Amino acid sequence: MAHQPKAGKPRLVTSLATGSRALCLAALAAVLMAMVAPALAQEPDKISPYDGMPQMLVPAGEFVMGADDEDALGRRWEFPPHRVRLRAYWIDQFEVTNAQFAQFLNKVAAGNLQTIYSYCDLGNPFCRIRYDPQSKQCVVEKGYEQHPVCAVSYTGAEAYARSVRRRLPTEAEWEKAARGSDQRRYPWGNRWDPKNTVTRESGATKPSPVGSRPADGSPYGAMDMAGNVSEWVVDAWVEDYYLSSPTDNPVCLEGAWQRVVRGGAWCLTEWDARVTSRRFLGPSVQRRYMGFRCAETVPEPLPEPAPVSDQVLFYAPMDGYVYAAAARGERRPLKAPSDLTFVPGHRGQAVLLGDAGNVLRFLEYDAAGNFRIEEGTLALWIQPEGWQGTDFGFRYFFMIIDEATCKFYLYRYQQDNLLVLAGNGIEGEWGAIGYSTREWRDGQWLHLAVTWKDRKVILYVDGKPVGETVVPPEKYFRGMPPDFFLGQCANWAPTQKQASTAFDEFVIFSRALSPEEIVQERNRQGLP
Ligand SMILES: [Ca+2]
Repeated sequence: MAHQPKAGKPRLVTSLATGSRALCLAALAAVLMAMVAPALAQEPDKISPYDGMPQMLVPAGEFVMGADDEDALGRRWEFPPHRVRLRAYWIDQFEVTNAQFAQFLNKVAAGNLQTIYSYCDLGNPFCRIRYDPQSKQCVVEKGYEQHPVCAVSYTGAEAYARSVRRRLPTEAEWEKAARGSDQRRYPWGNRWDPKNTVTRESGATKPSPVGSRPADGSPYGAMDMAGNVSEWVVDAWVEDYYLSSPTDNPVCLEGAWQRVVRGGAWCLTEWDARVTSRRFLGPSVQRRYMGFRCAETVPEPLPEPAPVSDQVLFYAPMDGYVYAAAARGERRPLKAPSDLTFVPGHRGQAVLLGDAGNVLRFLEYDAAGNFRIEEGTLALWIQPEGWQGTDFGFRYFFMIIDEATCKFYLYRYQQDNLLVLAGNGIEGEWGAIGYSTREWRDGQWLHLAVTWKDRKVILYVDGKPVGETVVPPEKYFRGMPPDFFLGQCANWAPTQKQASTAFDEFVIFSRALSPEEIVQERNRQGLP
């Protein structure tokens, strides 16, 4: 599900752990622990649809990064304190849990022990995820579902973040999320209190469930930033990076293979629990105290919805948010594959669907059940990339499918044919149009349209009719199916060849545009 960002909207930050309230709550916390923690945790700004993680908004703005001059525990590489400006982002409210990580392992590395062990050391007694050879599943030891995953490598943390369409925080993002903008030394303030968090000084002998210490809540509501498990961030470890780091959105990605580690842990001490404390480990190291949380950039505010005229029945611009508007302005998100990327297009951005062998990737739209049209024009701007050359196998570039009622494909078959198949059902005769794409150039934007009325289907390229077919009576489809898949590349035969397509917009009109109108539209959008 695409998320409507709240960029620019001011938000009340109600830290639970400020001033005298912090002392009361810290005392309470020791007694009440996990049972009340969820109730005390700050309301999240959004919930990730991919792993259910509550995410806290950290608004754009400045903060001071690095240890203050009076911090006796500060090490050379924590200095100098310096102003850093960050764009808005969401930080995970909690460390990623065993339950979440096990689910990831089962999805991404099912049965592949080599991958599983590269991500997480299941042999570590503090890792509560076990591999069951019978079911080939990773299972969490009972009672440890809400504990943070530990003994996880940077590689594993990074792979997890990618799988849930987030990323690891930068070191600067981590520190700002932990301390806010008032240069505090701990998430709750400036005074060390071992009761506030899960470290060796608090008597911990293992990690606690995430969010079990309400006092270890940052000004933005991120929990366990001081302790519980230490956390991977994305940056490479360059000891004197602060001496040359940029003011805006600093991130160090070169100069070392080791990665920065932030925050204290159940078996570490106050030194690590300070929000400025920084150290490093190799990316494959799986320590019993190493966990992580993810971050996500807040996108720029949504553009105004494109006007939807009476003649446009369905409109899906690909502008980085991937939403669709069906007849008269109803907007809803398109379900998107996890690895789609955006490329510069004439209308903000286009969605690039790259080829990945046999993987099917679609932008999916669940239309309302009564969304049907008996005739119309389906049109899209596409930018072919890598279509040329020998290639055996099917390769869909666009399709509408509803298994029950109809199939409507626009696809490339083998070398250089664009095919339109139209009709109901799977077996039997279809209406078909073939069109050679041999003359198409990579990077060129093309307007494809297919009109249909009664049983007649016509394919247009740049507004010119290039082929037509009549759907056999028994295959005649009665209207648009309720689900659209804007989609992608299925190679049914193995191939090394890469191919991709960028979609810029997808529209269903109630009538066909003329070639002149296509030219006008092309000019208006400044297309090459
Ligand atoms: Ca932590």
